[in-house]
Amino acid sequence: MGRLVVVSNRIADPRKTAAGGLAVALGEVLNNTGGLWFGWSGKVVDDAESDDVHVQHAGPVKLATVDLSKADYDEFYLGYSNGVLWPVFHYRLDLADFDAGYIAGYRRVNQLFARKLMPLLEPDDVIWVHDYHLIPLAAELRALGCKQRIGFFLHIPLPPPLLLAAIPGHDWLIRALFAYDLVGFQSNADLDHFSRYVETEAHAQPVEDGRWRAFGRTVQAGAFPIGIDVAEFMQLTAAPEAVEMYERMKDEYSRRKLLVGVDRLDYSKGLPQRMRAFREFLERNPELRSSATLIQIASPSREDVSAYSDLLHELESLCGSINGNFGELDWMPVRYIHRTVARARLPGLYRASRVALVTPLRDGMNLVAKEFVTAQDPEDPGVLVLSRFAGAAEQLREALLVNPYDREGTAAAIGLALHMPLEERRSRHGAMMKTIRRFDVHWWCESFLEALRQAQPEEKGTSWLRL
Ligand code: ADQ
Repeated sequence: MGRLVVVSNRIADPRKTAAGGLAVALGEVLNNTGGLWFGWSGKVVDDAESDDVHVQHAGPVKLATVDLSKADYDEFYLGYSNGVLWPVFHYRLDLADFDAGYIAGYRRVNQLFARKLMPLLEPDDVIWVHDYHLIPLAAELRALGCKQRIGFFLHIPLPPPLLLAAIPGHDWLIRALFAYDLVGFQSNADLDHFSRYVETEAHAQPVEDGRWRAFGRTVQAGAFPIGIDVAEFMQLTAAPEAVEMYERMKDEYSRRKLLVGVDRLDYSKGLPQRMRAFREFLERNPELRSSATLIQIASPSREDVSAYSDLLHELESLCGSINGNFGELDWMPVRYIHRTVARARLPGLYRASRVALVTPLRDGMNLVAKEFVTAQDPEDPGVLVLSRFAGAAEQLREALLVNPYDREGTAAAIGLALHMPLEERRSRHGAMMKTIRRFDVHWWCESFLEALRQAQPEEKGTSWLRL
């Protein structure tokens, strides 16, 4: 294979633990091919300064970044990416802000990325573009004459056609996907939404082997559920920081069962619904009060998007009222932590917990679910309570699957999880581990890149795009 070029909104130094399994996995392929990782530096600068490409080297991997201007940040990042695409793709039309100005900023930054990336490309590069910030990037690259193979992976869900159709300019957005050679989704449900959208809205024809023809172009589409780096996460679980965390937790909560939730503070993660279900559980099971504690870590995320501050207040008030109503002098039912916890300590917390509550209202995949299962002691594993609306639910059928909108049902599942006999916990854990190992992040990387290599490229001119 030629050199791999990864493009994503944010980049990470793959040599650092904090970067996470995805960066490690991509870093591995990038290392093997002496690749390039291109993205936003995370810096917002004055217009005049924003034009340079910053290049760093992480071993054989080249990391290239550009800065954004304040207008780009407001319109591309806050406005279109996180104010339109993130809510709508997570089925939250009510939270979308369809300000007409945002789409121009979105397109402008995609053009900037294309313009800055083009001179760095080599003829037999294979380009892999990630996520919703960069949907039109291939179209912009093609407009500049880029002929290389380009694949796209969407990390978040793709909603059903009628929800997508609520986005002004949705036809442009989906048409832009046809500039790729391969488009990958997290789940079969997302792939099904894509197929139904292109059939109904773009009158596309299915061609053999998951290929779709529309706008006079053909694109290959498939589901590639992302996994974790199991070996890396197991090493992290056995490392001193995680072991120390595990021992501290076991000691502190020796008389109680721990439930854990670990999320970014985001409305897609169903945090208020989870708290209400936990409250319902406490109400219904007075005899179990004071024997279970929920630790909820909700790390700060996108605090400059307004929907997030409402969520923060709602969550704080719910946790406060649960503790106020049910707490005792020596026990508080909820420990809510609104801070980032170091990645190296998380496996210790997972392993010390009897139950994980992973109950998003919608999630592309949700890697916390897979990390929790991986961190367990197979002889005495904890139980995963998982939303049926997380991409992970297509794979982890042995979790206790719940509808996070159903408060009573979720409360009942919490009770079941806390009382599940050892044998059943072991058998569910064993089955989930098998899937998690088989479809790990290396499988994900290799199968996507293999499909991209196999995709039949065609001359992708640009006049059809009408961008
Ligand atoms: P996220 O929405 O960020 O990712 P998720 O998959 O749960 O969600 O987490 C990604 C990584 O962040 C995991 O390694 C996890 O451990 C870490 N993480 C999450 N919350 C944390 C916290 N509070 N403190 C420390 N670390 C935390 C998006 C999509 C998901 C998809 C991923 C990968 O929204 O659906 O699974 O990309 O494709």
